Amino acid sequence: MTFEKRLATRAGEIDIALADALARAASERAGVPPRLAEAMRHAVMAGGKRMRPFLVLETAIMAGGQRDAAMPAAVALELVHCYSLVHDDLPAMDNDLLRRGKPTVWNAFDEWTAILTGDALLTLAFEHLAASRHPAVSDGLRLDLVARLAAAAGGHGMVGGQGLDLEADKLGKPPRPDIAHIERLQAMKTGRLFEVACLMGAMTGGAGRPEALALARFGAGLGAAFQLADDLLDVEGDAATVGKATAKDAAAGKATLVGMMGLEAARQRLAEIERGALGEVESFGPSADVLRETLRFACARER
Ligand code: GRG
Repeated sequence: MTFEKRLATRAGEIDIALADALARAASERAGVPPRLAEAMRHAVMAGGKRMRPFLVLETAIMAGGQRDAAMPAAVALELVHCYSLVHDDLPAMDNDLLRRGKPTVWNAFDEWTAILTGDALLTLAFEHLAASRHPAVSDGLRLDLVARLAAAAGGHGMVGGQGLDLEADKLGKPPRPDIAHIERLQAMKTGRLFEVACLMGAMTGGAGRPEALALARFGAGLGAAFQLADDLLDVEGDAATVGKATAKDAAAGKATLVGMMGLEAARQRLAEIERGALGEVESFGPSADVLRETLRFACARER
């Protein structure tokens, strides 16, 4: 099976689990108010690549676990990712009109609906994971997964990285961010969710601690590559293929690695990050081939 086919097949499985999680939430107790439920579906069921949940499932399977045991963590992670996109697109943050080729939630509905949609998706993520049951996932492991996901998503993870990014963009702090600053904030903003994807997969699959840590480092490298490829797409991609506006970073005077290093050096840096991540999974042999292909896909992506 080609990598693209494998990703598409898993995306189909993940979509079913996501739709089910949204439907269940909508039918709980008095139910989610219809406008909010529609906006949540708009945010989640809009054709994302499902890279992060894909990584959870594939890492779990390579570590010897079962897909269904890892699905609640995969769903929870994608819900966190979708919330972050809804809030990131808001006028107060990135002010984007288009996401995944469709109007962003605030553009299709309004700002307050988009804020509440993000809030509801974030909380649903933790409700879904905490309330899940599978014989291969003990209560202790599930609690650990909840804690790891919260740490990756919060103030010392993705939200913190977004905070540093906006501080640089909107307040000019620090006045001249250096490459190390940008790499650090990107590791938090984008890298932490990829890192926790591989870590949660490894934990669910029963990997030992050294293996789980190596897989988490692979995930962090994949996240760095993914982000740098995203910056390159902003410069080199076209909006119709990417599914959102491009050339935004330069127009906004945003400090990105591509802007600071230039295209050639950024491409070299991407290759260097790719080599580093591959090194983390070298000892896993052919069992890590899907992860290697995921990395290749992230580095060469067009959308
Ligand atoms: C609002 C707390 C908060 C955080 C926002 C993820 C994020 C943090 C901002 C998005 C900014 C951005 C464009 C980052 C580049 C990498 C990235 C996360 C791209 C979008 O993820 P994909 O390509 O999206 O996996 P799909 O649509 O495929 O799910």
